[in-house]
Amino acid sequence: MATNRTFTMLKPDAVEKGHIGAILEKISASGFRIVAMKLTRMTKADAQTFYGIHKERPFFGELVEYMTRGPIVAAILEKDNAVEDFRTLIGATNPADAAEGTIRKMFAASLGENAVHGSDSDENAAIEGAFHFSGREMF
Ligand code: IDP
Ligand code: MG
Repeated sequence: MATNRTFTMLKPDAVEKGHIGAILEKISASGFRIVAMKLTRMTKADAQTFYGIHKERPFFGELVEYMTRGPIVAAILEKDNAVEDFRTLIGATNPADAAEGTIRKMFAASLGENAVHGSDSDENAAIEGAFHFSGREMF
């Protein structure tokens, strides 16, 4: 069932570089409503669980180090067709392949440090949102 919600993280590199405001502006201008949002930091165990699907990949250790090295902005976003439209807005995983005007094209440094996360399915959006937020933090 389509829920019209997706989950995002502004990753440590985006926060370190002071891009929170610019990225949120782009998200709002693209028609997403903020359902939940916070500045938080993942522990190693959090990142290993969140990215568990990638645990056999060669970059897993690097990914966990990166995602835990500083605070992130976690948020749940709402819009018609939220998951797919947000993936379009952020662009390809590797910013070198991302379309002009996408968040990763504008703000990401590399394949590893790519500024922003976006859920890849309605099911994962619900799982990832619930990982970071309780029901009373969603509006
Ligand atoms: P996605 O974030 O576009 O869905 P995934 O393939 O799910 O991309 O990978 C999750 C995250 O892992 C990426 O956003 C990126 O930060 C990191 N990552 C993916 N592939 C590589 C790689 O080959 N080297 C280093 N990091 C990677
Ligand atoms: Mg993914």
